[in-house]
Amino acid sequence: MNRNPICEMLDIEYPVIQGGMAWIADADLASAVSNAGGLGLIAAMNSNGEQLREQIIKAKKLTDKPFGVNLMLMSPYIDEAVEVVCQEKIKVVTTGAGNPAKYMQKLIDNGVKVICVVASVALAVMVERMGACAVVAEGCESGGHVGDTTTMALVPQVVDAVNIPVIAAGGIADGRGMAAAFMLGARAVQMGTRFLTAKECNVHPNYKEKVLKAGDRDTIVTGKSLGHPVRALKNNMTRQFFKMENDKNTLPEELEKMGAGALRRAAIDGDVKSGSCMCGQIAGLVKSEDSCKKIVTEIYSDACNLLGHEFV
Ligand code: TUI
Repeated sequence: MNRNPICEMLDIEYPVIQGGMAWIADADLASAVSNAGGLGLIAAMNSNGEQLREQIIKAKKLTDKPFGVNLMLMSPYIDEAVEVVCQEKIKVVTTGAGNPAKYMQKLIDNGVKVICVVASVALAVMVERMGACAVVAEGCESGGHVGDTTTMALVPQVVDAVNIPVIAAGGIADGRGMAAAFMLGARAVQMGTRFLTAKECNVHPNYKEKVLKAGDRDTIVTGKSLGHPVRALKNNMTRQFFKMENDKNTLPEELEKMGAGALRRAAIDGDVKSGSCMCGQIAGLVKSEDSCKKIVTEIYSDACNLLGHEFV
C-alpha cells in the first residue's frame, strides 16, 4: 500500500509533480506526466478562460488519471482561470508568484485541492491557515519567478513550520536530488526544467536545445528591481536587461517593456536570443530528451534505491 501522503491525497502513483511552466505546460505535457503516474499540470498563465478550458478538455481526452492546473497569480486572466477551474471540476491546483488569499475560499468551496507554491516560511504558514492541503517550497535554484532562499535552506524550515505535507522544488532533476529533498523532510518533488526537455514537451526545439546544452553557470536572475526576479538562461536579452537594470538612468517602464512577451518569444517563436529562456540552475544536469514515463519512473526508482522503498 502506498503511504506517501501526497500520492494518497492526489491519487497518483509517484510523488512527482510537474511545474506549471507558463507558455510551456499544455495538455500534452500535463497528460503525459499524469499518464506516467505523476501529477501533470496545465499552466493557466498564458491563457484566457476559454483557451484554458480547451486545454482542460483536451487533457481529459488524453488521460483518465488526475491532473491539475497551475494558477499564476500575476496573470491578467487569473479571475477567469479560477472560474474555469471550478466549472471544469479540476481536482487540484497549484498557485504561484503571489499570495493566493483572494481565491482560496472559492476554490476550496468548489472542492478544489489547493497546493501553494511558496518561497518563504511566512507564506507557507499563512496558506496552511487558509486551507492549503500542501505547499511547494520552491528554492531560488528554480527557473522563472524566484524567491531568494535556496532549496536546501528553505525546505527544512518550511517542513518545521507547517503540519501539511511539503513538496520540494528548485534544483531537482534526478534521483539524488529527490532523495536529498526527502531527507530534508519533503514528501514529494516538483520539477520544471527536467520536464521542459521531455519528449512530450511542446516548447520550441531551439529552447529545448539551449537547455540541454546549458552548463551549471548559464542562468542569471534579472528583474529584481521590478519586484519580480526571474531566472533564465543567459543570452543577449538577459545580458542587456542586466546592464540596463544596473544603470541608474534606466526607467522601470523600459525594463517592463523589454520583459513583456519575452517568454512567449522563446517558448513559442523559438527566438532564444531576444526571448527569455526561463529555466533552473539544474539545467547543467539535464542532458537528454526523455519521455515523461522514463523521467518519472527513473527518478523514483533511483531515489528508492538511495533511500529505501519504505521511506519514499
Ligand atoms: O511562479 C513561479 N514561477 C514562474 S511564474 C512565471 S511567468 C512570468 N512571466 C513573465 C515574468 C515573470 C513571470 C515564470 N515562473 N514559481 C512559483 C513561485 N512563487 N516562486 C516564488 C513564488 C513566490 C514569491 C513571492 C510566491 C509568493 C511570494 O510572495 C507573496 C506575498 O505576497 O507574500
